[in-house]
Amino acid sequence: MIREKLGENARVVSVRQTGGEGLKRFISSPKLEVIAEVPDPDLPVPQLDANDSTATKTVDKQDANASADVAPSKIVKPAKENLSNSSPKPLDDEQKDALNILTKAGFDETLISQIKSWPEVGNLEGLALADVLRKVTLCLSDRYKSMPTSVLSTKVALLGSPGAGKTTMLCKLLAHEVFINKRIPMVLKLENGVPNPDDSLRIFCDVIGVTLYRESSKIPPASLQSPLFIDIPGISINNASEWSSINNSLQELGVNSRILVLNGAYDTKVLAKCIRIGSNLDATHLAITHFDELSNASKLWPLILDSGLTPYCISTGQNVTGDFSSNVLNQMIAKSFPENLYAQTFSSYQRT
Ligand SMILES: Nc1nc2c(ncn2[C@@H]2O[C@H](COP(=O)(O)OP(=O)(O)OP(=O)(O)O)[C@@H](O)[C@H]2O)c(=O)[nH]1
Ligand SMILES: [Mg+2]
Repeated sequence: MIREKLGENARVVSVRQTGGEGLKRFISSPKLEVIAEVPDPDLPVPQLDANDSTATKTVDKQDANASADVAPSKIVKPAKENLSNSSPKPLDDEQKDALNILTKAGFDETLISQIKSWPEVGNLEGLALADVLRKVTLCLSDRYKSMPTSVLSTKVALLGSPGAGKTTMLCKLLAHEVFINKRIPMVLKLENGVPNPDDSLRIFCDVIGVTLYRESSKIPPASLQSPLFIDIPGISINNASEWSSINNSLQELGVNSRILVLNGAYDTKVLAKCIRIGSNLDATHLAITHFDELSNASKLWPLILDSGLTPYCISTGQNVTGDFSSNVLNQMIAKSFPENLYAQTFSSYQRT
């Protein structure tokens, strides 16, 4: 379609779904943003350096932003290697250690030292970057898949530090329950003496037809078709007595599933402390918010793998009817390795 509109030399640079994402896709038709470029035939083909962001200025680009109600399957997404205009630099001596390259590319150092100690990884010394990337990805996936998992019960509480994104995550889960699972969830807002303003939650519940309770005595019995979700106020990770009071309330309510909500953008030491507190509160699952704020998610691997909690979902933005994924593994892999490294390794394969 782009070639029909822009001529034979046009090249698709990227395709992105801009509308109808997440649950919105049920109420609006999908829209695709297609960015294409048409090289100026009068200019010589430039020899570009993949790492030189100014290099693109030598090409007279014509960007075409076409939003169309087109079925996504009709648009062929460009392969990653085509996104780059040039071959990557060959590896120099200093870069021979592939793990070094990963560190320099922002891969978490704690994770790298852990990976080195995993027996299944074997000896990585002297391996090409592509082989190391493949091995590391496989090992991370295997370790992730071997973690014990548990399914959510009919009573689910969302725990976490103040502002972690608990209420936003709850709204996303509610929308998922209503629109995807076709269930009728209920919500209980706990306060336990700590103020828990509920304007946005109340309005959201009204909009999607979910009943919000403020007193536990009034809640009908929870069932698979009508699960109960509990919104908890933000309690500082240093306030042990408040947490124990919340724990008592959850025990009285018989809440077996407790999702620990972590703001993925926090420092790893703070996150590790949250996980320790979460474990003391019998947390069973893990949800990571603010994933969209991270440029590299590799620091989260050691926390996820060592937490003993079932990774449940990832929140990738503020949009309560979307921006949510239950495929934690895919999200983590996609945000762990810088895209240019993949492009570099792919090209090195092509050269050999
Ligand atoms: N960028 C981004 N912002 C988020 C995400 N999740 C939540 N937020 C924002 O983070 C802020 C706090 O979110 P809340 O859901 O109110 O957090 P909370 O844990 O319920 O807060 P307290 O109840 O005060 O403890 C809000 O401004 C949200 O819009 C996310 O995944 N990405
Ligand atoms: Mg809240």
